[in-house]
Amino acid sequence: MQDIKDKMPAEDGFYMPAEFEPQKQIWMLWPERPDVWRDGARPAQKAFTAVVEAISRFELVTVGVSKEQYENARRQLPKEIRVVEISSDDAWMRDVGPTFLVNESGEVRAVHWGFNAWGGITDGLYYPWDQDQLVGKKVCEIERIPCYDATDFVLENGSIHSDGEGTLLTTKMCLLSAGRNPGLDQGQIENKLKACLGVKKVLWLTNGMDPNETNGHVDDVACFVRPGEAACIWTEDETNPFYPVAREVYEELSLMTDAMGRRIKVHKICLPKKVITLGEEVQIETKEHTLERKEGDVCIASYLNFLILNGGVIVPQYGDENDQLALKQISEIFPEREVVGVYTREIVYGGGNIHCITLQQPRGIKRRMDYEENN
Ligand code: KQY
Repeated sequence: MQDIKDKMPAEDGFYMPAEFEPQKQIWMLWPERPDVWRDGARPAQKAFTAVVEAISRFELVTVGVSKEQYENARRQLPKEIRVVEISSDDAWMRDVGPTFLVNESGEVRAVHWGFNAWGGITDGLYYPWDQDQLVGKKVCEIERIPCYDATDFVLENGSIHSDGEGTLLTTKMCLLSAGRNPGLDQGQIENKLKACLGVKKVLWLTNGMDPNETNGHVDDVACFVRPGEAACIWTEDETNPFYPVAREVYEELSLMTDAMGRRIKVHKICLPKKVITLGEEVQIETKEHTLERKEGDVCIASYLNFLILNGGVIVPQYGDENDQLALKQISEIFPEREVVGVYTREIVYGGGNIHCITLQQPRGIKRRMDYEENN
C-alpha cells in the first residue's frame, strides 16, 4: 500500500473515533526481550496469553510475533487467534501501532507516526527502535488500510484518547517532553494533532503518573468512557505516591469542557491499595541501552489502563485488596458491557498494562446515508 503523503486526514474528512465505538479487531505483539521481561519473558507470555483469551471472548485478535518466537507463540495462543510474523523491538502495540481513523461513510484509514522508544536518545527506554518504527506500516499493509505518513512527528497512541466527537485528551508532561518533538511548541503540536486526527479541541492535563517510563501517558490516568464523560484515577490515601497526580487530574478534568461544549462528568476509579514495587524475585536482565529495572522500583499500576471492547471491558488485576472495588466501579460506568479482570502483574513489571499492549481497529460505520451522494 502506498503512504498518503500529500494530504492531511482532516482535509479528507477522517478523524480518530473513540475506543467505545464499534471495533473490528484487536492487535497485539508478543513479548520476548529479556532486558524488559523477566525469566526469558515466560511469565509475561502467560499474562499476555490470558489477556488474549479474555479479549477473544468478545472480538477477533491478531498477534504479531518474531520469526524466532512464532512456534512458541502459536503453541501458547488459542487456535482461533491469528498469529502473523511482525518484527518489533518490544511488545507495546498501543504505542508502536498506527492511529486508526474513520470517516462518515464508514471507511477506515490510519496515521503512521514517528516512534522513538518514549523519548529517543534524550530519555528513551531502549535503543534501537527501528523495528518498532515499522510496525504501524506493516499493520496497515496486512489490513490494506491506506496510511498517512506522519513519521516526522513522534507520537504514541498511549498518550492520546479521543471522544470521537472532536475532543482529544492528552498530557503536557508527555507531548511537550524534550524527547518527543522538541522543535515544536504547544500550539504547533496542537495544530498537528488537529490536522492528523480530525479533532477540534485538545484538552491538556498537566501530568501523568510516570515521568520516567512514558513521560506521563494519559492512558494510565484518564480516559473517555462515553461522549461527555471521562474516568480518572483516584485515591484518598495521602501517603500514596500517586495521590498528588490523581487529585490534579480529577480537578483539571472536572473543569474542562469538550469540543461540543459539554462540561465533562468525571468518574473516579481507585488505585491499588498497596503500592506495587519490583520485588527481589523479579530479576530483569540489565543491558546497555535499555532502562534498568531494579528491586524497589515503583510500578505504574493503574486499573484505568483497561481496554474497552464491543460488549466488554478488560481490566488489570494485581492481587490487591482494591481489585474487586475497581471491577465494581468500572461495571457501574459501563452497565452495558461485561467487565472482566485479568491478573497482569507481570505486564506491569515491564512498565505498562492491558491498554498499552493492545490496539483496537475500528469497524468504521456509515453515519450519514447521504454521504456518498454529496461527495
Ligand atoms: O501505553 C502505555 N502506557 C505504554 C507503556 C509502555 C511502557 C514501555 N516499557
